[in-house]
Amino acid sequence: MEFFPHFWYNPHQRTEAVRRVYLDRHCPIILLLLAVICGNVYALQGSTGVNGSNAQAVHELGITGKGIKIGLITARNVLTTHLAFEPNTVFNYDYSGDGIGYNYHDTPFAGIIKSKGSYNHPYDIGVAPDAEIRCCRVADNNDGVSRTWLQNALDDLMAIGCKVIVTGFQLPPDEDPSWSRMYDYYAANYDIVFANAAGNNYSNVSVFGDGYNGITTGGLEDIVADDYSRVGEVTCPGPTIDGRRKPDIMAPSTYQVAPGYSGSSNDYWYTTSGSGATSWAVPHTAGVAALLLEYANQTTEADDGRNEVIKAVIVNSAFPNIDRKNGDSTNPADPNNTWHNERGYGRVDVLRAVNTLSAGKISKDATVITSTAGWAYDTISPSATHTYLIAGNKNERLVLTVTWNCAITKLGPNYSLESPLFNIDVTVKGPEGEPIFSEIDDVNNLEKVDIRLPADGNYTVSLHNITSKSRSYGLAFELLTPLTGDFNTDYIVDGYDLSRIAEEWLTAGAEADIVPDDIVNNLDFAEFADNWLKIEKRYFCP
Ligand SMILES: [Ca+2]
Ligand SMILES: [Ca+2]
Ligand SMILES: [Ca+2]
Ligand SMILES: [Ca+2]
Repeated sequence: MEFFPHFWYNPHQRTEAVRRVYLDRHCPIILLLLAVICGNVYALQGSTGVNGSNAQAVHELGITGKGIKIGLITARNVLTTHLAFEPNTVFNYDYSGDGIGYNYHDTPFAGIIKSKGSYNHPYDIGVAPDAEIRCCRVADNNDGVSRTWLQNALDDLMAIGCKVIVTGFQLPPDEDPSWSRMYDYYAANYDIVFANAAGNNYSNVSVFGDGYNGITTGGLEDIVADDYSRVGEVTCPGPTIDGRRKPDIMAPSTYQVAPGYSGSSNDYWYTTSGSGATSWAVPHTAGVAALLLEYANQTTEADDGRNEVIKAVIVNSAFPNIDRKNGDSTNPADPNNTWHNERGYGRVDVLRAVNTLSAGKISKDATVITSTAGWAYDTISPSATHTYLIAGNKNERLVLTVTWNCAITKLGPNYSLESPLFNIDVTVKGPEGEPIFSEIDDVNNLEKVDIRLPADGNYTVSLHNITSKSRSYGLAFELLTPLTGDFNTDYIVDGYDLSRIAEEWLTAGAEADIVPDDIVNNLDFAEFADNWLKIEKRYFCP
């Protein structure tokens, strides 16, 4: 049996004095006072809030992961008796032969997904608190892991009905590709969402974050408490060592308070480090997938729970305005930066993803799509083209994602990628047939478009299968309304826009006729004043 070195995600434990005050579980009175003064002080609550993965807003819709089983692939197991876990909702298995075992890592790893809180941590609720967790230990006491153990665990998780798999360790970027191709195989053949971590401390995304068919997540830091807007210090940047666009998305990592393991207590709480390690981010993606799958299970639509559709809506709805590790902006309004090697497509936003999924399925061909969001799932024949006709308005942003699974061949514990790769090329044409987006990328199995529309009219999105293979794909789209009064489309209503009002005052107005009556006057100015200094957070860069 082959063994491979095992690398912890989170080797460096660091704390911060201010946070220690917040997290002092022996001072509930102080905590309450801080809660009144400061708002969020319970950091798992912060990481699932509006400037985190936005799961709380989805919990308020009654979606909490019920009926969804999440498989954990980990080096050890989860303290199932922790007070934050309801009885018989977290289950442990061992594939290493060394028995059920515990470490500091895997209980909080599960807890970020699954915590229901406790008497002294009532607000530290996980992303999908009513999901069920099946934790598979695949590393032995020497932290060696074999593909056979991993494969056995995956086979059992499939038999149990797990639809989401998340992994708590990484291997180096140049490790045997069969590791990640195994995940790609299960994703494609069993319709599974794989939440893979970008990994830590390498200069490229590590194994398993280089999987084609999973969703790769990097870690975010909250420089301002609970505002997860900067790429974490240790999180691996993209691309993959073979030049593909990973990570896909980012999720909160730092200073979360999650159920922990200390050796004896069933009431120990662990605070994640400030380094932005991806171990504390990727559980958000697993939880987000569980929330979306619970939603999909409740609808009459057959295909809204497909892994391609879930991936498309998650990537499409990511919040792109995330700063680099060094604090610089990633300028998300620039279509060249739709994907960025440090922040991927942006921070996961499960409310926006649920809204895209619940906006409904769209139809291809001649029907004009007049909704402002939606998704599709279809199978495209060899050399075929599918077109979607989307009605858009000038200065709206069209955000659209298409993804498919790569096909994998299995030979014992070895897995290999199809060659040549299946490929769809995406083009978008404007109302007059003018091209406004195109790509001939043939190595990535996900394409995202994020462009400002130049005019009112119907936009034609074409998906061209340039291969001789047939394949299913998932698509998600959203049209984002521009800010009223932002005449120069810099995503803020400010002095520049005011000067435009002045220039066009009492004329018919080229841009400033907000209330359209062919004169720029006090009616337009009143509308303008209502929007003064509003920003579009998703794209605004000061
Ligand atoms: Ca459904
Ligand atoms: Ca392509
Ligand atoms: Ca402006
Ligand atoms: Ca007017």
